[in-house]
Amino acid sequence: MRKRRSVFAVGMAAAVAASTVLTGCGGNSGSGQGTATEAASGAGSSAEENGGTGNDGAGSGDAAGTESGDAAGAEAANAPEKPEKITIMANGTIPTKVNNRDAFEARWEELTGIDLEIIQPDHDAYYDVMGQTFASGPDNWPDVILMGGTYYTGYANEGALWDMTDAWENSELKASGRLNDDSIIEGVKLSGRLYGFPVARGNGCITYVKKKWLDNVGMDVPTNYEEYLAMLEAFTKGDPDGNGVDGDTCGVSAAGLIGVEEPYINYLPEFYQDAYPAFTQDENGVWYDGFLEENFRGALERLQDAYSKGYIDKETLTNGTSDCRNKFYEDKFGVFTYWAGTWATNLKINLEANGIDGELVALPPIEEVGTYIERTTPVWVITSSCKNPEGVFKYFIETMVDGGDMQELWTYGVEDVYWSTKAGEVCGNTYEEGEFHMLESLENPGTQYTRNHIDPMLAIFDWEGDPGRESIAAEARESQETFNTNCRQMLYVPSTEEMGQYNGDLMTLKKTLVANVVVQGMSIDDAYAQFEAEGGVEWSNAIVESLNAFGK
Ligand SMILES: [Ca+2]
Repeated sequence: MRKRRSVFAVGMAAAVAASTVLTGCGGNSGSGQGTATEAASGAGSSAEENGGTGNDGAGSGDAAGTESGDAAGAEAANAPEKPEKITIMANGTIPTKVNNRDAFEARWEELTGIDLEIIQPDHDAYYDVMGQTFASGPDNWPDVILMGGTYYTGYANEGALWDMTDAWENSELKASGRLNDDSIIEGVKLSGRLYGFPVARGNGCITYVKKKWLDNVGMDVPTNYEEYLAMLEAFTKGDPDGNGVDGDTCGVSAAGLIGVEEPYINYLPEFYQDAYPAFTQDENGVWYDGFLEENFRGALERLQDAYSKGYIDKETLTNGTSDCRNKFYEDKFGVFTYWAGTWATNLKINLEANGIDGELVALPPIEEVGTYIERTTPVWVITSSCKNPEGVFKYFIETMVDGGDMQELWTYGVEDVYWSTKAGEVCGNTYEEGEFHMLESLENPGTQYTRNHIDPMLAIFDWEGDPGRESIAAEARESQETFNTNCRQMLYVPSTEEMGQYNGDLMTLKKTLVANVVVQGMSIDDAYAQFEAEGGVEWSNAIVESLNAFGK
């Protein structure tokens, strides 16, 4: 790779950053990880616990039809050789041993006629094991690995990943026209080349507003910052919860003024707007630190002002996400920017469980925000030591989203093991004959599986025959669709040596100064003076320089 992709290549203004230091091993793995991680606490078993396995369907006789059938026909002359065996490394976003991974593997092999070997390190050790595997030499590399963004750019840059651009461009999958959002594939490209394949979106946070609160203060949904602030004022000074007491609620809360990980600003987008506290690129692909930009002062001013007026929860600095959720359920505040999709339903259910109106408006981004930020999605890579990468691409990656039996396996797992349409009762819920539902989790008895590796709402390949389509709640689908049509892709930020060396301290310093300005009322000039005095500018410049030199 010579240089970074231009954000305009995908038609989006981009802003994003990541770092090796701040990216926990859990944070970057698995499809739809954002929601999956969070969802674990809400909906019981998450994708991380019950994901599925890979697939590949071409080849074997009944083989889910579509892919294999075509392959055998028209393009037989060019068709890659079918592998006898494929070895993959994946994390807990495919089914784990305890969740009957054997059933998943058996079904995959049945559909493909290929022997599948799954290497599945413990969740917390995933990237350590991956690193050791790469270090042990190409002979030991699996054919396929699932990895998150920071690792993806690093290994691609080292030449460890097979360039699958041509395989994708000439694939039956692409020709099928079922890809529903080209920006996700484009977003994964590095210098225009594809070294990893996403099967689902990364998802992100959308702003939810309590409908009842809007009604109680006689307001419509805000469409710009002025209206947003007016809403926060009414929610803070008025009686939006209708308990007869003015001023015993507040407008908005969040887990931190700056989030713990990329994209950092996703819990308070209306205040940050176009400002970003970390590394991102300009339209020419040149890296810079958004914290040092003039527009970041604007974000600090907005945050300081709203905080001093009490619109922002005074405990925002120390809140965890569960603190925020609980306060939201207890009707203490009315605006909550949180994960799109499944979480719309979780929030509603939890509000209603507390006897509170659960109707939420999933807000299109206000004018000044423009787009929400979508996290980078994990990708399936093929290692450069793979003997038959074309075959692996065709039979493992392409089939995963074949719009047929294999996509079903990757989305919901094995029928009557992970899901069913048979009449019966599961975890206290009664289902009629023919009604799609997930079965009880082996790992977490008393809760139902939510899905396998691919979240159907985040899948980037359409699937006509999705048996679970009707089981998705309207509010979940609506919030996801609003997000999907109003988001921009986060950039992959390379893990340079300088990034690893300085960014931890740098981010800590930035967070301290933001807190000083917003919570303590420190002047913005003083904050920047302190930033420079404590080495922030120096660290920042060193990282920017390394990013702009990366891969050149
Ligand atoms: Ca009140």
